[in-house]
Amino acid sequence: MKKSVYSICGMCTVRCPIRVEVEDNEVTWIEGNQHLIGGALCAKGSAGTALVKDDERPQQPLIREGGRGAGRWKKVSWPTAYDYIADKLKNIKSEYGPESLVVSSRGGPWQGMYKTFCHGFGSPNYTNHDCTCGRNTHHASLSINGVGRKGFSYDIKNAKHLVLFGRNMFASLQIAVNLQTMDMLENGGRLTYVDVRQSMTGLKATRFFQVRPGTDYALALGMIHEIIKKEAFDGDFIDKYVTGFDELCYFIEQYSPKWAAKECGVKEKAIKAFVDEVLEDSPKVIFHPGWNLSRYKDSFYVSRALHTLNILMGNIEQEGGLLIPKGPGDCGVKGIRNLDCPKPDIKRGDGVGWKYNHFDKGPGLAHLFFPTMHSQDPYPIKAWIAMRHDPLSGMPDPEAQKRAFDNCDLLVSIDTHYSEFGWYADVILPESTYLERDNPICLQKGLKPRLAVRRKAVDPVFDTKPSWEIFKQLATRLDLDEHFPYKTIEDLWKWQLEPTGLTIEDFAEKGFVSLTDEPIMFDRDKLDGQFKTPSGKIEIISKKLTDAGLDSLKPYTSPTKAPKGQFRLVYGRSAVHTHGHTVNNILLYELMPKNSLWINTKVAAKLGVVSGDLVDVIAADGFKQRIEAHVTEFIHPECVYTVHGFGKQVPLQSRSYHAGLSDQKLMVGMLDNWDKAGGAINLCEAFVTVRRSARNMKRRVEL
Ligand SMILES: Nc1nc2c(c(=O)[nH]1)N[C@H]1C(S)=C(S)[C@@H](COP(=O)(O)OP(=O)(O)OC[C@H]3O[C@@H](n4cnc5c(=O)[nH]c(N)nc54)[C@H](O)[C@@H]3O)O[C@H]1N2
Ligand SMILES: Nc1nc2c(c(=O)[nH]1)N[C@H]1C(S)=C(S)[C@@H](COP(=O)(O)OP(=O)(O)OC[C@H]3O[C@@H](n4cnc5c(=O)[nH]c(N)nc54)[C@H](O)[C@@H]3O)O[C@H]1N2
Ligand code: SF4
Ligand SMILES: [Mo]
Repeated sequence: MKKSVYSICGMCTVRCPIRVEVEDNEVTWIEGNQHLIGGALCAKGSAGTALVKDDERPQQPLIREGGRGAGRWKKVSWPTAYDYIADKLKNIKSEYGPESLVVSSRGGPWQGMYKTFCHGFGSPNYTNHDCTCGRNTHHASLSINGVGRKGFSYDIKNAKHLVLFGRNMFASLQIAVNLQTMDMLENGGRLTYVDVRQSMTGLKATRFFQVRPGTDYALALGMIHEIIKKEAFDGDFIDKYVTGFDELCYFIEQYSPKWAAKECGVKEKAIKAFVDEVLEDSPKVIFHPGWNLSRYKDSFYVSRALHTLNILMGNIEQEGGLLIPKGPGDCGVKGIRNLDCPKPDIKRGDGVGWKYNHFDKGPGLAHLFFPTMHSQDPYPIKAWIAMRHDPLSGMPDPEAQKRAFDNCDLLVSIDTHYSEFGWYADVILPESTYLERDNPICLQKGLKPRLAVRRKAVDPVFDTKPSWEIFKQLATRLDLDEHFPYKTIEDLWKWQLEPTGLTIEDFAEKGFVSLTDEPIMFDRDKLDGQFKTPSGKIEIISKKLTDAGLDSLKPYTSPTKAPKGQFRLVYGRSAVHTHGHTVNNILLYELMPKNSLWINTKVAAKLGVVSGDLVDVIAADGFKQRIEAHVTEFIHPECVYTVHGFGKQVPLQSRSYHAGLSDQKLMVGMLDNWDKAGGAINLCEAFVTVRRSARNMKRRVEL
């Protein structure tokens, strides 16, 4: 029997809307939802079919039998696994208190469920992956605009100029945004791209700055200087909505384009020509404030500078600028209900909210639990449940993490795959893949906010369960049923939709329900109340930062120089993989089975390395990995580059097992190298030694 199901892609956390064709319980075709993204989809989205069929994923719950990481598992039934976890959690609670539990996830629209479980159990320690992703950007936006990273969307389609600092969007995809950018380029819009190497996005750019690694802050300061000098800013917008502009003008005097050009290794003329273009294109100029900016010691200030550039453009709630996402209230309708439970009034174990007051205490900072696991200060951490999160691949220095995790009595992985963390854990609960399960309804804010739902396309191939059922079953065993008011997903949808007057059938036609017919824009003259800072204005000087002893306008310092013979390790994404969990997908593995190490041509010549040679890449503690070199002039000589997500260690995943190099294993000591102002880990502050491997065949000399 054939059917067509509207749903939400789950191959990465962008969650594009999709339509799935099914024949006899087999997925035969996946495409983008025609109503929203015109059928477009990326390679990963299309490879969802291979995910369902992958028999190298956990097929039933597993409880560890041997030592942690030894790979000896007992296959158990779901009730046995639930009972095992519930008993352990009850014991941990009575011995150490409920706060000794940490629940981590990848955030997103369904996190209310995991958070509710954590809070209901009695722990304030819900956390997410973001300390290695967008936390600096989030905190930068909060400190300046009073709203977080998701507080703006970008009207790229109508922009005249999009400026991207290392936001490699044509490899690090978001389909709707990619479509908008292609429309912008077709309409004659300009794209300026800044990176330490050439990339998929750089290839499409109209202007490319190849900068020295870690000098983005200098370039952004030089741009601000020139824009202010040329009075190319929106004075009315600044007068009305911004405080601290005079301090900015005073601070920026020292950072001329000439200075910036020297620091970044670009041409002064190019910075000035860029600002001339901005002058022509403003206010329809968007400076993307960055996404995965958990990179350098000053990435937080890079993001603040990029927000400042937007403020100078006066582009907020402006066509072709930054738009404020609208919700149900703005459409005059009621929103859905979500699972929720107030956070227990106990200090967080990561110090956020009491030791560190300037951070968003919602999800806190996951990496700050590791020192607590060792010190037990303010209390012991004894259990960690990772839901759709793989700390051992997403956070640096897995060996240091394992030493900390060994202080825990219970490690649980709820995952569709064997993650590196799962392989080290005590229990693996296999979630059904996104094509085999339903999810709760979610709100997608925007100019035309909508409600959307992920629907099951096929029955699970193996003995796996959806997370709504996993959390419900655990909650029942821990007497938390009052927070989980449903038995079936239909009950949950009904409960969610009750205030709205909608039913789940309303989603059948298009996979979503729009909350408005026309896009909603606020009056740009009446934006008061939109900036949730203490003063209600955009604050260039943040009191929260000042109170924490931190600068709002931080004087620039050059990046640390690599020790002799070493290189800064820089990473990024490929368009055909999602972090570490698609390498074993048979279709995507075929497209890119392993990563390589990009090395600048001149550097490679000195090392005696040519493309295709094996090189040894050695971490600060001497840990060595071997990988193929990709020699190119399109990378800055001070760094080497690799694609994240490879070098996996789970033997049951035969394709990804030891394929390529793991960047996180080279980031030794980086768990403690984090940004006290932005909160995120400085992933690009690690240096590695590179040398030609002795394993290469001797090169023959042609005579
Ligand atoms: N295909 C695919 N798409 C994805 C994802 C995925 O895994 N796969 N993941 C999603 C997620 S979670 C995220 S956070 C986003 C991340 O998306 P982005 O924020 O765009 O991050 P990266 O892809 O890591 O690319 C960062 C770029 O920064 C460059 N870079 C390194 N150092 C510097 C520097 O000093 N200055 C500048 N200007 N550039 C530098 C790197 O060379 C790289 O090209 O992508 C999302 N989209
Ligand atoms: N060295 C280095 N570190 C990095 C990065 C880097 O590029 N280099 N990137 C950083 C960024 S931007 C991010 S966002 C993080 C990513 O951090 P990770 O937590 O590693 O993210 P993913 O690999 O996307 O997914 C985590 C786990 O979710 C599982 N999963 C996928 N789909 C599902 C599902 O439907 N249900 C369940 N239950 N599980 C599922 C996957 O199998 C995987 O094990 O890593 C960060 N850390
Ligand atoms: S970007 Fe690709 S993998 Fe990610 S949700 Fe969209 S279609 Fe799926
Ligand atoms: Mo991310």
